[in-house]
Amino acid sequence: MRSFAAIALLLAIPATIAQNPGKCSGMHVRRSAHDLSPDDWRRIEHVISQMRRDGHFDRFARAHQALFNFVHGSTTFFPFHRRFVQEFEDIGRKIDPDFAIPYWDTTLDYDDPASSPVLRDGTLGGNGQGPDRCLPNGVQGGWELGFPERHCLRRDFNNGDSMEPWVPAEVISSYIQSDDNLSLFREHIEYGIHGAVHLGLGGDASTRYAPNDLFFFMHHANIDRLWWLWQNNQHDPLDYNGPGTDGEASLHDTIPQNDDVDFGGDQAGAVMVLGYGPVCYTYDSAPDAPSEYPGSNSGDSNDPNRAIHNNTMSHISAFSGSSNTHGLDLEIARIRLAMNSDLSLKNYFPGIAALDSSRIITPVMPAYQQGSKCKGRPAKKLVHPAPMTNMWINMHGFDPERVGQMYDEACNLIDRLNNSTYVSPY
Ligand SMILES: [Cu+2]
Repeated sequence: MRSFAAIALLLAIPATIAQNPGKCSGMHVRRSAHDLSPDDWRRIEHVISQMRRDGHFDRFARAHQALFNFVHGSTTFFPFHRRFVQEFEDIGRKIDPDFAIPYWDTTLDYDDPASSPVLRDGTLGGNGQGPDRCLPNGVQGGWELGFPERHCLRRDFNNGDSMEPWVPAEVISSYIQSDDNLSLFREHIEYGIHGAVHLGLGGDASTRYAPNDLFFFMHHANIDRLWWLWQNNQHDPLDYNGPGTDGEASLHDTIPQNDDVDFGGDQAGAVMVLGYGPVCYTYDSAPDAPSEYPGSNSGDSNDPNRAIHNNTMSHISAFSGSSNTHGLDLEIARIRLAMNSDLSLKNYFPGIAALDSSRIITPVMPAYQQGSKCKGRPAKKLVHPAPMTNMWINMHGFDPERVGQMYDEACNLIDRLNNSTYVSPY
């Protein structure tokens, strides 16, 4: 019966419905920047040094600046940056076939970003120095770049030698589970974690030509991972709504591109599902590519087949913004427990609220510790993220009220969690 209905439907669909992007023949895995060895970083340094000599950093910085107003403040933000990072990665792979952009899970460093292992001498380097705030160390230490004019790569942390806090994993987990359309999720991510990290690093990182700093690609790989987690939590991973490049967003929108960074005319619909079309990668801490393109048999977004059915990783791995899979079970168990005393948390974490209790792994406390005041690492309160600056809001043309609303929401959730029994495992 089912296959008969599918055939009837296929005949009825007009030829204007675009074909699904084809399945990738080869895939690679993007790893967490926190897990890379000194040797991994040396290989990255080798690739990017060659890319700089070939002028690619100048091209990507120039393209990002030229396209800036089209690819921020609209839903285009997601497909553009997904395609942009992938293009950079593909060029790197011509130099080293194993090259993959690591993602920087910035929630792991959110309360004291400057102490991140990703910002050390052998990694991305630390703060800039001297009157020009030139970056002295790391894989781009001492670099000169050509766009917008000849200058040293600059870093200028937004709180002297430290940085204002970013966004905790729990807030991201809530967006992943509760935002029921992509437009809202984009606002939460773009006005929150995305901006906070750019602003924290400062220097080139907080300009329109931020791709000069390698951090850009690692940060956007992480933003892309969060979008993929969100897609895996939705009944329709192809959901694409809100403002687009020109009017209402559509999967037929051409992803903004130019002569500097040319995507061959790819449309947003080409990059929606990892493992299909040009996006031949997955993440080590996120669900794998689905074995079939979602809803291949149907153009109907209410079709339950549109959801990503993933067998290779349990669905709960997509509930958290954190890549720390050991913390994940604790995050889930503790939020579920906190829901007993604060019912409103169910709205923030509907995925966890709906979980069958057999899926919740409660860590067993040794008998001697029960009732003891000694609980191991003292519980830390979650801290509020730094707000977006006026400079940043104006540069993007964001609606300041909307940004403020998102900010207050994030702080409210943090206060709720801090006032509940919840203790962050991260
Ligand atoms: Cu951007």
